[in-house]
Amino acid sequence: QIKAFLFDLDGVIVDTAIYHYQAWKRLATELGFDISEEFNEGLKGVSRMDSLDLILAHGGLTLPDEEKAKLADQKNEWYLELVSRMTPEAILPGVAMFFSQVRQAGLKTALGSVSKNAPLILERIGMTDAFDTIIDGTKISKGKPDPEVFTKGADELGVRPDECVVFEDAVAGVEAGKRGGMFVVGLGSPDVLRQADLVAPSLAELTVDEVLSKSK
Ligand code: B16
Ligand code: MG
Repeated sequence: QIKAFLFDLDGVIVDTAIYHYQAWKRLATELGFDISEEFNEGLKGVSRMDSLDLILAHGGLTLPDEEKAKLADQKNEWYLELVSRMTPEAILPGVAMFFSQVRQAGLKTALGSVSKNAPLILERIGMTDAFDTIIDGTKISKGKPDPEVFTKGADELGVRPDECVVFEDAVAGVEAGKRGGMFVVGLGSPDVLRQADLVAPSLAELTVDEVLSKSK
């Protein structure tokens, strides 16, 4: 029986993925190359340093660790400029409705984000209290596709992996949920999120009842 829903943040609750992309693209441009939207798909759900490594490899660059730390800080500064302007209006369509159904169904909720900025974003959009527990980038040692962010969420809620449904928009996040032994709802395109157990364009096209009946 399903007892908890675990939600990714970027691309599920809010579209901060676009801000990450803009900030990384700006960094790549300064380094003398470009990153495409398609390349960006592979960065979704991936930690800050792992993303930087992928980008540098893409541009054919090898840099010392101190230099990489500076670049990651620079990207985060640009990213935070964009995040600081966020308001509750940034919450994606269907999220509020879905969460009221979640509460009505008596399900527990966790946030499972590898972003170190997740608490700040939740604060900006007024959704801190929507989660029984918040697992963010400061609480984990391995980013997605490692399942740690979700297994930790399940542990904190006191539920087993097979009692959880994960909601994810990223390839790495879907893989993390599957490796954690959970039912995974992919939000986006079925061509991209091939490993997901169920795919919908966004939370706006789903009801809690539908998810519960399909994850049985
Ligand atoms: P930060 P999620 C992930 O968040 C993003 O999808 C990914 O693009 C980002 O690099 C990562 O967080 C780290 O974020 O630099 O803010 O610590 O999808 O797991 O909510
Ligand atoms: Mg995401």
